[in-house]
Amino acid sequence: MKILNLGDLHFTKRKPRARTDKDYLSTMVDKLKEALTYAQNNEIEIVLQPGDWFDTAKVSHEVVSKVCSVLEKYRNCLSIFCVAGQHDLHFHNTNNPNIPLNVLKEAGLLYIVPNSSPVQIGNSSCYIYGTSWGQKIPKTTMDGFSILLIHTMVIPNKNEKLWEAQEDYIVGKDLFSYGFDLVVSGDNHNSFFVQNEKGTLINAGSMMRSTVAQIKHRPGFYIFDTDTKEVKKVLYTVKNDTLDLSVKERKEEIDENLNSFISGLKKSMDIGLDYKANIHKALEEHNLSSEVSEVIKNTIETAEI
Ligand SMILES: [Mn+2]
Repeated sequence: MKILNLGDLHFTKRKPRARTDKDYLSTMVDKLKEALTYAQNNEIEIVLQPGDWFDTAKVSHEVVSKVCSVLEKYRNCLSIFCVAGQHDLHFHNTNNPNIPLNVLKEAGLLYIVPNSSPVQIGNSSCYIYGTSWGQKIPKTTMDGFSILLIHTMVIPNKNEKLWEAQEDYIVGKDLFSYGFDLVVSGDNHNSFFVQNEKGTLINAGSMMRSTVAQIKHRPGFYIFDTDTKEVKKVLYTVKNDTLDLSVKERKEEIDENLNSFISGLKKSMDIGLDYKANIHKALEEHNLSSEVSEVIKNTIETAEI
């Protein structure tokens, strides 16, 4: 069986500063069509996507409907399986159903693989296990070919950290110890695959180059053959002038990233990872009226945005 593996998509109407496209959303839609048409033309029926379909859970209905209309064209020939990335969620909360990804699921356009039990691909002996953002890696429970679809930071090896001080990551080959034959990961926007006698890991990376720092990134999708274990990368069509590489902007962007990283380091001194706990702590520190505090507490509990 051949499987087409996508990377992070990040559908949005908001054009990144470094992009020159007249209509960024259309460029994105064309790329998704390109990948799915490739599957259709090459008799590939299974598509895996490891999270971050959308850039935020607050994208407009226009963005969601454009994605729906693309998927609708392929619903009879493709089965698409995914997990949720943190960008698909409100407040990193996997229990809140009020997200655009659920619209695609309920419209029958894709499957979101649950963390609780694997999903069988048709009548085959292939099973997909799902780890959306923040969820635990499940144990393999079925015989046959097992696939882990996961949204978490995976790097190819310790020499390829995204930044020197990066600590929160999993090295690709370490995921093979869980017993999966194929791991398809998202979150790292770089493109790579890792393969040894134990298994194969594919991290297709971002579909778009959204910053000038990604100038060397070659966006593409990967084809994996479960019988031969062959991995093949297919590049998206990329126009040369879609990134504005003016030196000035590049310097600004680097400075901006550096500054936000430094201020993130400062903040991390007294801020933990639990979003709700952080809000509660901030409420205690600021002398707000009880009415305002209640509104904020209710908002984060229901997270209905
Ligand atoms: Mn992402």
